[in-house]
Order: sequence, then structure tokens, then C-alpha cells
Amino acid sequence: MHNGTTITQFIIEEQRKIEGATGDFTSLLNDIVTACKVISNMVNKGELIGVLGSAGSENVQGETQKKLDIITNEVFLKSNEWAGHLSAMASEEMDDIYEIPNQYPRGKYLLTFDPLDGSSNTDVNVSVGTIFSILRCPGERVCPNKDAFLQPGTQQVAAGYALYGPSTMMVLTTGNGVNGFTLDQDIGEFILTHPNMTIPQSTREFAINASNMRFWEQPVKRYVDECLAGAEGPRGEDFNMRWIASMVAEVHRILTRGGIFMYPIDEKMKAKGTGGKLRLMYEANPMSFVVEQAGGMSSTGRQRIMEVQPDDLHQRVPVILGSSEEVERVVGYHCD
Ligand code: P6P
Repeated sequence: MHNGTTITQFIIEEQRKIEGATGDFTSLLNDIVTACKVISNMVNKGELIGVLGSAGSENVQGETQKKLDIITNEVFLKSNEWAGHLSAMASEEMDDIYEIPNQYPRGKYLLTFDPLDGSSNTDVNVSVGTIFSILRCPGERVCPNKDAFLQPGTQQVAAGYALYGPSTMMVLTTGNGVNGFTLDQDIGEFILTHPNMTIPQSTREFAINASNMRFWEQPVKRYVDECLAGAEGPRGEDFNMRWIASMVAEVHRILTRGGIFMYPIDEKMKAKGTGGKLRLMYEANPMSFVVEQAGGMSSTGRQRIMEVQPDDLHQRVPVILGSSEEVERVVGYHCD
């Protein structure tokens, strides 16, 4: 059960701990929460309101856009453009940055987001989510450019996700740990239900898309082979595997009961010249911030993800994150 602390009350109480906090940040977080409530409602209604299926267009990633990809992107823009907390936004669904329209004041933050991560799951009624990250806007707020966003993940002020699953949850970090909130549909409020979420250091559960096995680099293949060898193998224990194809759901499972999630770079990606599958600015960095704040680790296999210096808004990176003992093991294999 819970003591009824709403996410709004929690954020305001967190703000009081920050010297000189003006309430800007609190108000921005609440606008993000409102957007996630609207998206939750749309996702839950699904075909009842005709939002499933393909939009017949492609995003900057060259991926077919679902109707909900476009609709939820609009929800985020409309919910966050007017209040004067942001100078610009960037999204998986938009090629370029979205500067706050001139009729609105501009503020000191930048927002990146993936409005509906795992959207290929919407048509088959599997959990999807929203991922967001807040950065400070450096220099001139009047007309930020794409370069203003190219900050390493260590510069994030806050990050989190909404998970539209059997229940809708929001998980948030502002750099002081990780807290989870469950949407009470009857009152339309997110209630604190999972305070101080921490990832168990060890795990016997790994998540990877095994259909790419033939392309994996040797360190990843070694790690997975050892897990599959089970109790008779070098690990001396049996492992379990999961793959939901929805990063938000995988990360939430790991936050809840431990695990390791891997979308590594492979020979196919190298041949195409892409740095990985997942996007740094609005998937890997925000999820890495949450995972690290919950006591886990997040690496490309060769580098801490949050220390990667971005050189493109839609840059992709390899992702190996979760229980620290397992991530350390995989990173160690990359060093061998
Ligand atoms: P695959 C969803 O499109 C996503 O970006 C992540 O949420 C998910 O972990 C991954 O891609 C799934 O990729 O290749 O298994 O479809």
C-alpha cells in the first residue's frame, strides 16, 4: 500500500531540498507528468479511438511510424511548449530540434524524449513507454541550436520514464535516487508506490535479442554462451532469458528484480556504420541515469554511457545495463 504521496507533492518536497530552487523545474516535471497521463489514456483506449496501426510515414531513423508515435509526439510538444521552462525539445520522431514558438517565453532547460518507445508493440497490446531527459540549456536561450543538446549524460538534471503496462507507472530520478509512482486512474494522480528503487547487484536473468547472435562480437557471445551453459557451465548456475522489445519494460523489470539488458553493437551494425541500435540522447542516457541512480551500471561495453560525448542528436550507441556484477563481467570480457 502507500501513504498517498502524489508525484506533485513528492517533486515539490524534492525541490525544497535544492538551494535557491525557483519552482521552474518542478513545474516542468509536472507538465511532463501531464503529457504521460494523456498518453496513458490514449494507449489504454487503443483501437477504441482508432490510434493503432501504421501512420504510413518514416521517422528520421528510417523506421515506419505508428499513428501513436506521431500523436504522442504532438502530446509532448503541446504539453511542454507553453510554460516558459524550455528553450527547445528534441524527439526520436523529429529530424531537427523543436524551438519553443515565439509566442511563448523560453526557459533554462532542454527536453529530449522518445514519446512512445517500443511502439511496434502497441498493435499487439504489449507494454510500451515514454522516456524523457532534462538538460540545462547552455549559453543563448533565445535560439538554441542542435549543438546545445550535445551534452554527455552526466549533464542530465533529471530523467525518467512512463510505463504503460498492466498499471501505468512513472519512474523518476533528479539525481537523488529513483522513485516509482503508480497512476490511480480513479483520481488521475500518480501515487508514490516504489520509493528508493534499487537494482540487486547480482542476477540470473539476461535480456537480449538472440536473433542477432550470429552478428555478435566475441565478448557478448562469450557472456551469453556462459549463461546458456547454466549450472554445468563456468557460471555454475542456470540463467533465465527475457526479451520484450520494449526497453522501458525491460529496464523496469531490472529496476524491480535485477537483470542485465543488452543491445550491443554487432558486425551487421558496423557494416552499416551505425553505432548501435538504441539512441543515446533519448533512450540510453536517460535510462542510464535511472539505472546508475538505482545502484546499477550502464556501459557501451567499452565506456560508461553517460560519459559518451554526443556528436549527433540521433546518435546510436551499444547498451549494456543493469545489475552491476553482470555489467562489470561483460565489460571485463570486452577488455580481455
Ligand atoms: P528489436 C524499440 O523499438 C526499441 O527501441 C527498444 O525499446 C527495444 O529494446 C528495442 O528497440 C527492440 O529492438 O531489434 O528487438 O526490435
